Amino acid sequence: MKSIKFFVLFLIAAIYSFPVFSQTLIQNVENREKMSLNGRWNYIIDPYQMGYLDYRQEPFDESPSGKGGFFENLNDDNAKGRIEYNFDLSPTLTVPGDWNSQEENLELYEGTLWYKRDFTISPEMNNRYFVHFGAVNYEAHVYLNGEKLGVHKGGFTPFQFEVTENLKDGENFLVVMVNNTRKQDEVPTVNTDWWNYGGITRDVNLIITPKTFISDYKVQLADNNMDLINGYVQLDGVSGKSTVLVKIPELGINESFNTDASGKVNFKIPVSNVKYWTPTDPVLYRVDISSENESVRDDIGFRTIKTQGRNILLNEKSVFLKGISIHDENPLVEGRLRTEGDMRMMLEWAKELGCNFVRLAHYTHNEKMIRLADEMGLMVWAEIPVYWTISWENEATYQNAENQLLAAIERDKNRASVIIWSVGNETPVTEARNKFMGNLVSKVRSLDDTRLVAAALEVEREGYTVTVDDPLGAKLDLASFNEYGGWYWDEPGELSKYTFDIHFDKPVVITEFGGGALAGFHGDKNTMWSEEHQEFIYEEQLKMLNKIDGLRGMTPWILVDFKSPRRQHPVYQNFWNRKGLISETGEKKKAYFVLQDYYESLE
Ligand code: GCB
Repeated sequence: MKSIKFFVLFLIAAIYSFPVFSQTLIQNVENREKMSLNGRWNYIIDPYQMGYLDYRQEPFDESPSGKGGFFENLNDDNAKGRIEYNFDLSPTLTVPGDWNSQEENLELYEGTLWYKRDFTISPEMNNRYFVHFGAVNYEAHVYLNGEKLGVHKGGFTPFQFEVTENLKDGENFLVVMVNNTRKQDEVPTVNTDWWNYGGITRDVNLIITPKTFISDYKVQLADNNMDLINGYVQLDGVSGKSTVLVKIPELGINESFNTDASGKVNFKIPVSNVKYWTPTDPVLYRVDISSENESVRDDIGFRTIKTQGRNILLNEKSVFLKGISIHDENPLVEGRLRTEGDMRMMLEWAKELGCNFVRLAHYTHNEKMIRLADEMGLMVWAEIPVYWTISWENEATYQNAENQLLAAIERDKNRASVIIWSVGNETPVTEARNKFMGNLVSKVRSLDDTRLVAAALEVEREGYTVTVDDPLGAKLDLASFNEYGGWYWDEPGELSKYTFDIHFDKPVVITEFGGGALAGFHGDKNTMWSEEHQEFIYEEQLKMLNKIDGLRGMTPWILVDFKSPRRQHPVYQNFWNRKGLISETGEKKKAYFVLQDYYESLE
């Protein structure tokens, strides 16, 4: 009995010990030599996981023969009979793209779905190859030519597997089993106010590198030093010390460094005459990192960010964060944002609103979105899906949250636009939660001293006083919180009576306020769901917030209506959260213009 138990434990350990990353995430996938694996992938809906578990519910990929799973990609031509699936004859989905918005019968699907794609390649002896996924929601089991590469959990961060030894000359097939079932102990947990879009939602690439390659680097200004670049380069696959070159032609920088035997070098480069990155002048410098056999190009902005008392200083100058919250969701073509055009549209709407700042809620958004923010001049609040009632006591849940945070930092550390890492949203104060989130804050601080750390906290109310005294606030750089005066509590007309008692001498950023309105539905200012009512909320909120000493920014909820299973009103919602300033058809509601006027008045 004992040995069976041990065996089961061993099995469970084995499933989760598949490598999540074969090594450091490859920095700057965008500018690498690669073969895109986007496009149409065959898919099989598998609600009973019959392609993964045998009739005794044991995973096929752990059985001694490893036979029976869909990852083998058998069919009537390559196997003899009794094959009850066939990828090639199955329908296709577009990758990148969530499955919910592509097929009517998948709109509400939560479960397992298999993807398969063929590709042809002639691998070269001197190269290495990596399959890289921008994001898959939520759990992905990845197989190449029938062999398991590994498992990844977390729906919004990238991951990769080295496949140099697995590729065949000629035809190859990649199979991914994706499962988006919500679970209490996962991150996010079962309850969220957004659609649980499943599938391969971001780009898939086969990245091609030399045997020794530049896997990672950081080129950023040192902590609050405007005259010094502090960075590193990491080579992978080195056999001893080597030389790397860092060039920033427009700053006259051309420096070479020797790595240690592990391929890493930390460096400092003094700089002068830098045009610092700002939202009004988002200067990006061309940066070339080279090793003996490779060169990688990036475009990097240089800026500092810090707080001083109740001020936020960007490049040592006080800045007010004129922001808006955004979900990774396309109103016009339903579903997750798929292309750069989708992303640009969202950020252009924010610019037009007068924003210099966006809160990319409530999880890591696409790398392209962050690069666009760099290019278009929008500061970014980046967040991880530590949302509402996570399993605070569970060590594995913590590890998962931390992994997602690390992957986000690893991916976006060179982006000037990202000025704030948020470790979560509206989490209930308990000792376990304070510890969980406090550890995340310490983790960020140990890895990145060039950005602020925050979280969207909650408020308490008594009479007409709104109090902010969440103990986590002591560890954060901002007094940042959500409040829904005029919507979830009290009438908009009453908001002028409220004052704020904020227990932190820090810059105040209101991370959410707002109210729902159905675009095109009109009434007087007290008619629920009318554009006038939402407009009224915004007017009264802005008057109320303006009185806060130390108000240094806001990201009202939210730029565009978004889908949520929690929003059931059959007339006004139909599964749409209506707090957008813009409707799902791109129509601007009246409140949009209230906020626009306010931001203009701050100029
Ligand atoms: C919140 C949450 C956000 C919701 C929003 C709402 O406080 O942070 O995710 O969508 O309220 O609409 O209720």
